[in-house]
Amino acid sequence: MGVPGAEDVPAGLSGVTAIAAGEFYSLALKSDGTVVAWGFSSPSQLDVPAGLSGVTAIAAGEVHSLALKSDGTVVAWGSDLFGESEVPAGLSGVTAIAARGYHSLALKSDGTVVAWGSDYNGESNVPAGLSGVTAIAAGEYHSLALKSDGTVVAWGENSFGGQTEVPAGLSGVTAIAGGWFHSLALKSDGTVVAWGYNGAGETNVPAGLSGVTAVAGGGADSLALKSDGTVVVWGDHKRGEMNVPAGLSRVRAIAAGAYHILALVESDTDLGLAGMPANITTNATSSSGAVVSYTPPTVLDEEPGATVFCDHPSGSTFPIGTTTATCTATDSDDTPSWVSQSFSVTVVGAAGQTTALISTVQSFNLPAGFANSLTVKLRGVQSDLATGASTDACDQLGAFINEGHAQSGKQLTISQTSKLVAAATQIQGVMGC
Ligand SMILES: [Ca+2]
Ligand SMILES: [Ca+2]
Repeated sequence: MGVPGAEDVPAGLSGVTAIAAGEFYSLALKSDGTVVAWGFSSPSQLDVPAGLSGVTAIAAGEVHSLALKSDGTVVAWGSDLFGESEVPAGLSGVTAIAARGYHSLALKSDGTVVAWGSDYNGESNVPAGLSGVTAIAAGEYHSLALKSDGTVVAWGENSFGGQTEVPAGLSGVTAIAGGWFHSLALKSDGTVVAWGYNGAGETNVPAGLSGVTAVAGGGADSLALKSDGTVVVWGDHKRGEMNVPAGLSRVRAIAAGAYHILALVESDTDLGLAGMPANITTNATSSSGAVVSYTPPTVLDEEPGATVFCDHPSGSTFPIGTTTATCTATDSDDTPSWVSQSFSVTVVGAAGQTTALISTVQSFNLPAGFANSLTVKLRGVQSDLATGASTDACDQLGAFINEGHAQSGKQLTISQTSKLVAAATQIQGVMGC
């Protein structure tokens, strides 16, 4: 959008924990402590020093880059027209860094600020005695410091815009940012205050803006990140590159260059399945198994559009034995883009159903001789099935059914008869008798 490459995030870039926008290029800090750079190179701000690691924060100026290491030291590379890449010898104990234009800032653990690089506008001329600083920010030609009492101190270029004229009484500030010629402060109540040059409306904070958790200054633009993960931009929209992409959400950090905006978007990882069926056991009704119906799971996602598919749909025929059915929820904007869960469907064949029928007979507490007569036939079915003598098994089932009918209303109730006959008939069906 406008500038060659600054917004062209490298394909596959992930694991990013922080972002920084130079005027025409971008930096990303990865969770492994390494730095990735892309965009327009002039002259060498993209040339991340070989082996640079252990980085905990990054900053980008006009065309120079800074990295804060976990040992509290700072590494700089890129342009050095005004000494902006010449980290002061022995600088250590640094807890935060900032850069813009051609100057660099470092906040030390003792609450003091060190600046280097261009001082043409006084932007590197840290006010004498400045202490108690908890955050720093750099504008193009000015600098900002947030103090532990929630007030803001600014220095550097002021004749063009009044960007260092901190509004009287401003307090309760929790974060600061600088643009080309304007300044931004986030207050503890989630509102934003802006001051300085307003040629493009960059200090016209939208009425009612609240719930803000971070601010950033572009060239002639201002950005606010809201607690709901959305981004609000105001100021120069003439070029269109500052328009927030439709649907942008889950944003966790923002950064702005001259003509591009970066948003660090948290991976969408909540795709899931709800209501997975429990394992199912059922009797075969034919030699091909059984038609099994179940309530399919539903998809879990924070938005509509995800789909769910089960590889053995409800209402399909499951073969005798145990089948694993797998259901998969899919949505391309989630990471991973699909998740699966499985359940088992066990279809009991002729042998298993015969065993169950023996138990049924025994549960009826029939006269011993009659019960034995029925049971012997079913045991015969079992041994015939075991040896593959299916014709004999069919005959034994036929005899079982005949005996059941003969004793209906006698040694068996009508209800018992119909139960035994139905079960035996189903076994015959499974065997193809
Ligand atoms: Ca999701
Ligand atoms: Ca989704």
